[in-house]
Amino acid sequence: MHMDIVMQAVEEMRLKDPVRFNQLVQEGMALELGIIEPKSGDELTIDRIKASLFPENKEYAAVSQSVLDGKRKVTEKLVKDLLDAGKDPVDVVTHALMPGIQVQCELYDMGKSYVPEILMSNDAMQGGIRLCQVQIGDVPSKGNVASFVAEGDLHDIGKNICAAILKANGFNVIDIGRDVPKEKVLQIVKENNIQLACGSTLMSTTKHGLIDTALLLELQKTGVSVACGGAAVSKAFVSTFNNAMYTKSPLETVKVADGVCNEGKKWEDYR
Ligand code: B12
Repeated sequence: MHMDIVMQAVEEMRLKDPVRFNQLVQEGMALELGIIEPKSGDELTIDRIKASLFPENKEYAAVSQSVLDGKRKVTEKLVKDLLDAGKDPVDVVTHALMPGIQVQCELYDMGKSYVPEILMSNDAMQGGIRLCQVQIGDVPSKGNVASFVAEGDLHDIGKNICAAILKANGFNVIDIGRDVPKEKVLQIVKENNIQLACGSTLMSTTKHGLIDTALLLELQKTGVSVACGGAAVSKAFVSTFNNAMYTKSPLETVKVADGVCNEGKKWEDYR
């Protein structure tokens, strides 16, 4: 890169974030003077991923870090402090707890962390989510929603976040779990007066489970459609079959659930 472009970027950074700028200058000097050891490639990767996903707010970032470290007790303590200080529980789930697991998952994907770390981070995040849900308490139900992960797929971290955010927004959520056959979804829908099913999958090999479920619910005239999400799902994919709508994020699912349960909207309205 040309030196003048580098200098311009440095100047922009100094103006935008003087604290971080000073910190980097000091770190650079300390490195040159041999006061600190240079970071390994792994440490640099973690820093880069954290910089792109962690929140700027320091208190929120501390929660994300404790989730990343898999420390449930620390996470619970920090979340409790935030809630006691009046922070919105949904905001805490979305912007403090979630970035921690997202960083861990990125590291796992790159072969820089392993299954035990994922499970510990998930456990720490669940501890924090539980406290947020307690804080929200019993609110009049905005509607009955079921959530599930498609048959053959065991990835449930995103689905759990989505279910927690729906609950936090006042929906009664029946979480059917992961690796769920379409017949099971149909049964739960019929038995529980469900108005919307939220299905997800992270693997291309299990995407058809969402199609099968949406079509079975339509064939059986349940009047219930499927909000489809998860990393393997796209708007283009969902537009290839009936009785389903694509929702990109848990917060978008909340909007769709509101539309379906309280405004009489149908899947066609979201296509
Ligand atoms: C963690 C993880 C695992 C964990 C899962 C633990 C668990 N309890 O979930 C373990 C180690 C068990 C695992 C196993 C496997 N995994 Co895996 N795994 C991942 C990883 C690293 C992260 C997924 C994750 O949880 N992300 C964090 C959450 C928060 O993100 P998310 O799920 O995308 O959810 C967000 C959105 O998608 C959305 N969302 C999610 N759900 C829903 C639902 C609705 C309704 C809505 C609206 C939105 C929504 O909102 C969430 C928040 O923003 C991904 C790679 C990656 N970086 O994504 C691979 C990945 C998903 N795994 C993969 C594979 C192949 C496997 C295995 C087959 C590996 C193997 N050979 O053993 C097995 C599968 C076993 C099975 N039958 O399911 C592949 C899938 C490839 C593909 N496209 O088909 C991936 C992409 C890795 C890769 N690059 O190849 N995995």
